[in-house]
Amino acid sequence: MPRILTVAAAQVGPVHLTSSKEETVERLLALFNTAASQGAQLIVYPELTLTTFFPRHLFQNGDELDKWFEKGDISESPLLKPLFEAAAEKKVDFYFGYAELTVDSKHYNSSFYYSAELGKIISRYRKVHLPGTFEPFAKADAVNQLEKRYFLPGDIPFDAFRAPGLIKGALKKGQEATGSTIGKGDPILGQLICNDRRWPEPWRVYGLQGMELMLIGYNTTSHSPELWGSKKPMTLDEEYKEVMFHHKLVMQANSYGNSCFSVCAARAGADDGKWGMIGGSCIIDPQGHIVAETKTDDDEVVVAAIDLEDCRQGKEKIFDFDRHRRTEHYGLISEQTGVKEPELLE
Ligand code: CDV
Repeated sequence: MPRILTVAAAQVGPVHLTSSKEETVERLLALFNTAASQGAQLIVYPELTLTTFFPRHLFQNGDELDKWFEKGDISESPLLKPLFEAAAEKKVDFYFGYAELTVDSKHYNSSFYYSAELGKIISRYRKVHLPGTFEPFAKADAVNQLEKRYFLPGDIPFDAFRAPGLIKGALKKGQEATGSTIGKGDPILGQLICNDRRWPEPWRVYGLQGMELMLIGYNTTSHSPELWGSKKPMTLDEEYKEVMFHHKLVMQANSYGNSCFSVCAARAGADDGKWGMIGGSCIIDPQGHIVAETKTDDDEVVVAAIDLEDCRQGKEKIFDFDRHRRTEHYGLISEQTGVKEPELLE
């Protein structure tokens, strides 16, 4: 039975240090309307959607830092009210990344999933893999990534969740006839944020919950030799291509290895005319193929109708976890963090 839904990635182009959050929300609404007019039922926005990528700058703790964050429960934010209203009115779900400041003053790089069917946020996530450094790089003109300074690592498990109202005829609890219910219910979704996408572990944890559609927002700098550590000198163009290559590599490989679709949305382009970030927002199928992809580094939407039934091929054959995984050999994955090499030879 086909299980078709239409998904969109809403890529957001440059957002400057002086851009107001309100003007950015106007742009997000324009992207929302474009996606909704093309039939999107689910829209993915980027990581830290409301501001410039502030972790590249050094700020003092306190008000100077906190102005980049949304305080308290985001579902009550007056700033996002127009987006929640548009989603409720047009019956469109969305994933959204933002900087979260909790009521007890904790800072996280967070995302949420809003279900239009239920009229509320049904899943929250906080970025687990925080890249970069705590202290700025020594080189004065280096592009910094101070996420370890500004955010706590996420404390919410990689919990897959089902979103109602997206698939016609989805099997519900209590309706089970004879036979398996697997691959027949409401879509099973997962959320990650930016650097998380490079790590196979969270994909697998979601994969083990039958995740069919991964949602990811990102801000990926196209130029930061200090961060990427390449030994080979590169032109800006070569560096951009290399960063884009790795972005697509991990998205395609992890979608394939977990037999799921994925949608990822970039905060792209040159913030303040100089801090370049890649575009490459895309929709990927469970065989690892890109089915839709942005062409610019500006505000742009890509939309595709996907059939979650296509996840069954991988989940039942090559990546049938139940038949082929060998957990007795995977202990180190969760027991050990860093690398311990075998002893040197005599
Ligand atoms: N915002 C990010 O997490 N960015 C990282 C760094 C390494 C550029 C990324 O993985 O894309």
